[in-house]
Amino acid sequence: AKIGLFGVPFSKGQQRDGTEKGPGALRKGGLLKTLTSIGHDVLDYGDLPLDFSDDKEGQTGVAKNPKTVGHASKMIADKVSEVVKSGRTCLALGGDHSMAIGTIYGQHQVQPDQVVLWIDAHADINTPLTSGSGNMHGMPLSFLVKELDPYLPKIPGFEFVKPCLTAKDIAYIGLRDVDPGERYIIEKLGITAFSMQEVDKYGINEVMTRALKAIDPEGKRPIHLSFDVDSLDPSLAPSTGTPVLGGLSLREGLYIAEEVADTGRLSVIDVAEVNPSLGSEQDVETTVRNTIEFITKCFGNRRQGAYPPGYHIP
Ligand code: DIR
Ligand code: MN
Ligand code: MN
Ligand code: MN
Repeated sequence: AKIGLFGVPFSKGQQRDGTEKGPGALRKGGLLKTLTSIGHDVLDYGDLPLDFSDDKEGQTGVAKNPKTVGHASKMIADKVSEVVKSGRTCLALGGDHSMAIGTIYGQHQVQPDQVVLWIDAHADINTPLTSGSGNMHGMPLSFLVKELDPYLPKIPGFEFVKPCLTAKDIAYIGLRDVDPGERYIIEKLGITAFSMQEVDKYGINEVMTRALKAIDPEGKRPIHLSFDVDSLDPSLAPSTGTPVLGGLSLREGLYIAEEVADTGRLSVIDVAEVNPSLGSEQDVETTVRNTIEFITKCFGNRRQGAYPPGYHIP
């Protein structure tokens, strides 16, 4: 495939330093070489020159660093629009998950019929008013969902964002740490959500089939895959800011990636919450290795084996 990749060295959507080093760690782990070696045409747009200082003023009390996050979101959105417009599958390397405001909004400028598959331990749909933490990585979807617009206070930095998704355009997989306000929103709006309980009950095959069917019964729409590495079990992705026990196995994660790849409609991927400043060297290595595994599966590197275009028996 033709891939357009860029880094989102950003951490101001949450409190811990380190996610700004996520893109560097994935690059150092050999992501580009791996993608190229399996036959992809990879164009690297480099890392966005993001400001990640704290807001000097304009802390609203309900959302932390809104201007810094808003400014980053605008740059991220413009880059995603550019990459998608060029006809490449967009791979955005985060960075904390507040990046998804920009990636989804940016895709929407080019592909307004997008659907979103959100793979995460968390629902990331707190409004600034339901959030207990004020961390914007727990809020990205609330800025994008039309049904929540009446409940969203004016947050400086986000004047440019207009909600572009409806509740039925979204499906979650992997949830296991959902705040009360988020649970209420999911039920009230009828968002398709498969927590780890449903993964255990139905199995990952059934969950994937139902999730894809729910957001796009006809199988025609471009897919935005928002992958938070904390969806994986912490034993597989320990270097992340908010790990939650009891997550997806590597096989469940890879199955999700393979099935999304098989649709042929994957258009934008977020890779969020890799934090190389957390855990031991070994932890970082494990996190990076499994994240790269997931990404390669998104690009057709099936476990059954694969070969580059034009390959023949020597
Ligand atoms: C929590 C944690 N729901 C919050 N969210 C996280 O702060 O809103 N998202 N960790 O990835
Ligand atoms: Mn997240
Ligand atoms: Mn739309
Ligand atoms: Mn998460």
